[in-house]
Amino acid sequence: MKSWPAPAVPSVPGSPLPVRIHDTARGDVVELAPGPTARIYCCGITPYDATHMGHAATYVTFDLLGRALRQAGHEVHYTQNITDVDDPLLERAARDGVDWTALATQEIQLFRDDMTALRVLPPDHYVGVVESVEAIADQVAQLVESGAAYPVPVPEAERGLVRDGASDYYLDLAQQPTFGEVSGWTREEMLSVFPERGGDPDRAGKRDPLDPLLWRAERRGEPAWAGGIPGCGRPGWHIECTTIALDTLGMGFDVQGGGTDLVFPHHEMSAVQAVGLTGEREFAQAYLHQAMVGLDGAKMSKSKGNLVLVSRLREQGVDPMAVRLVLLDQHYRHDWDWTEDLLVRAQERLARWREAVAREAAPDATEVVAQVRAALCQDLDTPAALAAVDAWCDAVGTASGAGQRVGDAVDAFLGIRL
Ligand code: 5CA
Ligand code: ZN
Repeated sequence: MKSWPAPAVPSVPGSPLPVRIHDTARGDVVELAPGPTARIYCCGITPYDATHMGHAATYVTFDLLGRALRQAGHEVHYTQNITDVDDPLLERAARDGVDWTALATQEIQLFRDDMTALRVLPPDHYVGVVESVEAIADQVAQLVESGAAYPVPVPEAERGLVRDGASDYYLDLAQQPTFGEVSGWTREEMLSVFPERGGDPDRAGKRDPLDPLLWRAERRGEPAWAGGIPGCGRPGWHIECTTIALDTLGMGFDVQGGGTDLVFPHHEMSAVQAVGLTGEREFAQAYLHQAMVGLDGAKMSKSKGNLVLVSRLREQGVDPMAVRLVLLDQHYRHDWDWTEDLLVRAQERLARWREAVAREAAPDATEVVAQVRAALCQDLDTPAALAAVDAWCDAVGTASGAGQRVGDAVDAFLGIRL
């Protein structure tokens, strides 16, 4: 799929720094050790509604990771998927009486426009599920053939909707010793969120309530594709990210991520499926998770509808750089709620920064540029980076000639164009 135009990233003098981030799997801040090319994957949208601040926070966090890796001298290969066929999308299209592919196409374009406005670095591989169905079906077939996956007959109540003898396919977690290594969660913790995060613990015929769905047999009225061994149907959710990541980045890539709502089951299952397919131990070397953005105390989500939309703010004439500054004002590891006050504070800050970089008399940039770089590389500490620029602005007027350099550093490291 087409992604979106890349913003220019100015080059900034100074010594590269290694990048440290919090790895969910190890539960600690770790130094990344990519080769010359860093390979990163962020779970993309399910395109049934517009981009909200939670999505924006997640993709800005991955954008910052990309910027940090670039300043460290790496080339970055970045993959993002699009869940362009799944239950929530089909349900929304049915509710609104629209074609599901038209809904997806429209929301994907809106997302591209929002990401462009926020100056988010685009993925190198922007890959939809629909265009990957064949590759996904091949991997499901491999798991079936090796005995790692098993069929579960379609329930009695749905038999009228399927061809005779149709089965769904599940991964047999009992054969996967690495299961649990990404989240580190107990079985009780896993079971407590599984149903509300797309799981089906009560499905009759499963060997373990937590076994994830790999392939859903065609139901009449639902989209389906020839699947070879698993038969006509469509992919389960987690296997799409396993396949797209393995095909574009390969096993053992550097960072997998998304919002914290994906730690379990999505990232746990994506990883264990990849281990089952390749026999190698590590799907990703580290897992980066953006904490949840909320509104009035509840997680912002398309299903709840408590949304602050990037596109709506754009329509209202809000500068996207101010929206981006609201996101940078919060560290990615802490949950926070969107408020109007935060936006006002960001607008004031943006105006102040713009005025400061345009001044003829500005203090030397070397120290503040180094501080912004260091903050970015120290677990994407954007509040510290913003504080450093604020302090530099306080000193504007006492010395001369550095506005342009600070402007370039703010652009390259934080994606804010002044
Ligand atoms: N398509 C799947 C991932 S394969 C999905 O979760 N789609 S989504 O549209 O629901 O979310 C897109 C991304 O935004 C995911 O990485 C998700 O973890 C993140 N996200 C969703 N809601 C929030 C929120 N309130 N705060 C922070 N991140 C969020
Ligand atoms: Zn995913």
